[in-house]
Amino acid sequence: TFGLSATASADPAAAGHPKAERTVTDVIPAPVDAKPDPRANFRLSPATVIRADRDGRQVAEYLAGLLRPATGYRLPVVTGHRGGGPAISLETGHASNRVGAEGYQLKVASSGVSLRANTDKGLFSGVQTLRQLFPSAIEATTVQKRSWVVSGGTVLDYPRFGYRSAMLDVARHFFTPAQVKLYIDQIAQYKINTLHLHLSDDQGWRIEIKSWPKLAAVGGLTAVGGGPGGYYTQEQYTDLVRYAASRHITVVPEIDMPGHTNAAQHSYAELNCDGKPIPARTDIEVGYSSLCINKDITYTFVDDVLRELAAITPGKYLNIGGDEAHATTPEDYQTFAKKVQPIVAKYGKQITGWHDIAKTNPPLSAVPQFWGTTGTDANVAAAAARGNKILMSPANKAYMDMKYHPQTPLGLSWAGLIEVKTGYDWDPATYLQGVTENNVIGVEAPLWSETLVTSEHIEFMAFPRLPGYAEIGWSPKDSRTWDAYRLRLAKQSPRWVQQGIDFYRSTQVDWE
Ligand code: TNX
Repeated sequence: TFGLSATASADPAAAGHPKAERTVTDVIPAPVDAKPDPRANFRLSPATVIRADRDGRQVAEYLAGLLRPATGYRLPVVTGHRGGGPAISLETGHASNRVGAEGYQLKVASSGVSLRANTDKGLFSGVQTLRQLFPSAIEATTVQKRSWVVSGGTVLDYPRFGYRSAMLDVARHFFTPAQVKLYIDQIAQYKINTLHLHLSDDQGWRIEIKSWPKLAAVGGLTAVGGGPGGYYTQEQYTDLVRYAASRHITVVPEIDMPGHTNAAQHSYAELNCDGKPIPARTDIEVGYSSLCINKDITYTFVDDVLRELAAITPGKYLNIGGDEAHATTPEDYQTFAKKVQPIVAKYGKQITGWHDIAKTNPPLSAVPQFWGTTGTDANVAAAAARGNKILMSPANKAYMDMKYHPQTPLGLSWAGLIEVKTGYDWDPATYLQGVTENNVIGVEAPLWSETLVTSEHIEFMAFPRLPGYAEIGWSPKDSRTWDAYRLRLAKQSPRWVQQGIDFYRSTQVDWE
């Protein structure tokens, strides 16, 4: 299906214009407004330059980095308006107010491409759209001898929600910095802007804490099923945060507590109420561990961990977990919350956590993350009524660790089976009683890793579902239908093949 783009189109309206593989309406997430114009297709040439103003320079370099491997063109990034010739121009500060901080305006004409935004973040979003207007072969890592026609037209675009997140559980199985960076690149192309890293759980502790060195040195040694484990040094974490930022993605680190803490309590016996050592756990039970709520050292531990984590986390949120604390009494859960919430504030951060925190009357700046499977939750609705924004990740819709069908070789099924359509066909502002558009901060697609060991496993569960969550978070509600989405989704698969993404070929989609 590639390689036809050099020939004239069969469409008489576009006669004499180079044919493009895609149109501006084929993009995921669906843009707010896209008008195709096949007469305006732009052909990238060895003479094309990428023009950028000062604020757009980094994004321009990123774009050049995307386009150079497959084209083999020089695509120099130039500043200012020097010289004529065909160009892709990136301009900040001259876009419509409508597009806000993350949106953009894109115009592809036969004479050149113009991308405008109010911020470099907006330019980055626009670049992800522009990228999908190229033939899929643009994703190849080696030079392809062919022509490169970008589909013509105009796009005006901005997100529905400002918080569009993916979670990776690096605790059940450890993923190396290189694996996390690969995932960052994969999610960035769908305009996901947040990466939630689940850094601790019963089976492993994954971040170096200098004041409690055994957390990583001991707690980092284990993983589900007896695997080798691992952890990030603070330097490696900082590098990951920086890499994510270069893809306009904010990292939200999670330390899960007061439950899901066996790895910490195995590393330091003094964290246990009786002070006695406990064995490591590598099974996948949940709900058996709890920090010792009535011991002072528990709060020294929490303070030290959150202080060190806050210091290396530029984003405004720290995720303090809070889920499935079945081994903590309800009274203790409240006591713990009251002691820990001010610690997060003391280090200049805001709280996110699983929606279980909604029952602790958290500060209004806290963001409970809904992970239930039914449309009613009185505590979450009450938090929304008080003014807390809710992050939506209903487990029977958004959990990418759920199997697609009973025979899916990876994943779990406690929240149900999630085929591609099920994952796409829901809306975050109508799923939960008492939580409507204005109560929703955004959408997250969590990927728990009890059954996932390799990057291929991550890819198989995240693709093709992840682009759907990205679209739910970005695109206007009224512009989304499954019937139209499945056709656009089908056109993504050649890109994934080029990128080496090992995706699940759902029979619900007629893949290209
Ligand atoms: C429940 S959902 C959990 C995790 C598991 C996950 C598996 C939630 C907040 N907690 O501990 O990994 O199910 O799907």
